[in-house]
Amino acid sequence: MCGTVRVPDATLEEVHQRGFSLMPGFLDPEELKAAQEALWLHFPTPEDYFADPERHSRYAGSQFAGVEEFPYKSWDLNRLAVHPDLVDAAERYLGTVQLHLYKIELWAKYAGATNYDQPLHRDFGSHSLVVPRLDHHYQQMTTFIYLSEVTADDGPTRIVPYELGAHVPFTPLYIERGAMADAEVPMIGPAGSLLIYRSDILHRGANFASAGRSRYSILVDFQARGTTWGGKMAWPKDSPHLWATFIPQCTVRQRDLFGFPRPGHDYWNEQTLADVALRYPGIDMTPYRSADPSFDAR
Ligand SMILES: O=C(O)CCC(=O)C(=O)O
Repeated sequence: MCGTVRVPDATLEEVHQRGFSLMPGFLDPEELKAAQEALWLHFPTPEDYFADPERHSRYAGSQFAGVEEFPYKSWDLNRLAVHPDLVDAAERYLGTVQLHLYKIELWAKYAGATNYDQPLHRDFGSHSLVVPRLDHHYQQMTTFIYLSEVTADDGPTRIVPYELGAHVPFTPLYIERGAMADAEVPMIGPAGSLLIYRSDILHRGANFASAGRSRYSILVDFQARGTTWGGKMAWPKDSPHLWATFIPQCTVRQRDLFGFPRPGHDYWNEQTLADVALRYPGIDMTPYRSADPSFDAR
């Protein structure tokens, strides 16, 4: 069960003002431990990896070779993406309960596999077809949940506080390496931390500073539903068998975050109710039998 601390208003205010905030202790110790154990269903442990990096040469392919797309093989990972306190923070930050969970990635990095250094950039470049608004309307809330400690040696994300980067034009999307090194703040924090930042904030991935280190995180990004120009993935794309396990485990509200048809939606009829029940063994279809279009998805 979730016993975490609700993301404080002050954290969200810092995201509004400074563009980012790092909150240690977002996950409770049990949630964190269960998620860490589930990582090894997808990735080699550090001991396995460093015993024979060549056997794990897939991680040398690119910085992003260690990114696994949603859903995962365990509820202990999947539940983090639909964590009630994260959803609550996104609702308060974006000022709406009409949310669209538009990106989830589980990312493993191993020192020496590749160079994880990146130029400074803003995530809107790959999360939106247009550009951020200067009045900060239509924001996207992007997050990292740390599943391992991120020390100065672990390539902490470098972020340029909003006020120091606001003068930098939105185009070009990438800034010359080193140009704002003095302004960069490293996002150092313990496992279980939540890093929230905006998609109009200059930041970059960085390389490990010492050998034998590894870093694991889950990235979960939200925008207001109906932001048709924003997004990153089409949920039905991958792994129907993992969706078949995940969907029945979710609440109606959690399914709603992915755009699943709401109770009362015109999509539902006797045929779709029956066939969706067959596709997702164990799902409780009762709420979708409700004809009330004002059903509260939460
Ligand atoms: O991994 C990180 O620390 C940051 C990655 C990043 O900014 C990106 O891939 O856009």
